[in-house]
Amino acid sequence: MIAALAGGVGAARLLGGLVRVVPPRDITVVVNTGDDTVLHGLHVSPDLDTVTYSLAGVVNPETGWGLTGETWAAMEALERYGGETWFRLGDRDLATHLYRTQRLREGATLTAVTSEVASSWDVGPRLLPMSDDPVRTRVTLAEDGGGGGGSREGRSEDKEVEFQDYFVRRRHSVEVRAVRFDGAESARPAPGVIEAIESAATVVVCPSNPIVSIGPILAVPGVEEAIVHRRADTVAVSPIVAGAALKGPADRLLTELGHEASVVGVARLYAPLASILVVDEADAALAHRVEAEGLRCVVAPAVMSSPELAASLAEIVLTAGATRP
Ligand code: FO1
Repeated sequence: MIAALAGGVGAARLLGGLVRVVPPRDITVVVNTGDDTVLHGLHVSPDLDTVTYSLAGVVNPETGWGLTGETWAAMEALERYGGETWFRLGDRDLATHLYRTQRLREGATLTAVTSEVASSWDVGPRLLPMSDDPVRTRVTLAEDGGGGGGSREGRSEDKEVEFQDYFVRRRHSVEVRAVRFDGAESARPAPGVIEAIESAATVVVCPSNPIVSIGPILAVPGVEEAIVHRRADTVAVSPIVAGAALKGPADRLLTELGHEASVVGVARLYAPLASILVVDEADAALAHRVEAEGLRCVVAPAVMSSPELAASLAEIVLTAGATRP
């Protein structure tokens, strides 16, 4: 059994590699739901859907999220009414949110709905939301946040917005002062999360944003403790290569929140929970600084530009996890 902690696009790539090197049924993926949002009355779980669509081989290859070959008639129709269209929901993707929302309203848990959606797409690994309880990532922007509100949003005061408002509406191009996970303190891990971590041969922390993708999972009470307990068998993959995020704002967020935007900064964050950090060859010169943080540093080609490279990175991760120094 392998347990993996996952955000969206970067995680999905590594998971695509993992299913090529171990039987998919032997993998449990614990997915971030801090990005979840309600739009048009629909419950949207972006990271769960990105992982589902990617493992099903139907993700849009250009964006890394949403469905391939998608059409946008509903968004175009919504534009006519002046409805909210900054968060693009494709026509077929909408069906996922309609179904999820209806099932949740009927009283089904997010765990149950996630399993129904994943099995209808023939996804092999078990996908678990980190929690069935609502945990929402909220981002404090410096000053007015820049996003369309002009001076009325108040230049002198920080402004807290929901994650997708920061990430998509403001294209994560605004300075961040703080991040918090609303609801985390009273959330419980979803059924199976702690058991998966406890029983896994290797726990993999996927190359997702340490602050806003892995951070919410660790904020659910009991999860970080369970991983710390498995530190010797936990392998993290750096989402930062040569000081830059492969996708998204991880490098800027690290800097803005006082961390080093490098594999060394990632090592510092993960040192309490992982014993190994896999970094790209571009960062080979920093391996000794990673090791100075108390982790074993494995240098490997970590930019997954093809399914084959993702599979060989997955193999390296699992081999590292199974090898005692
Ligand atoms: N990301 C965007 O940059 N723009 C969008 O309009 C957008 C829509 C969207 C719809 C469904 C979905 O599952 C994901 C979507 N994403 C979009 C991606 C998402 O905001 C982020 O990738 C994650 O929340 C960060 O991991």
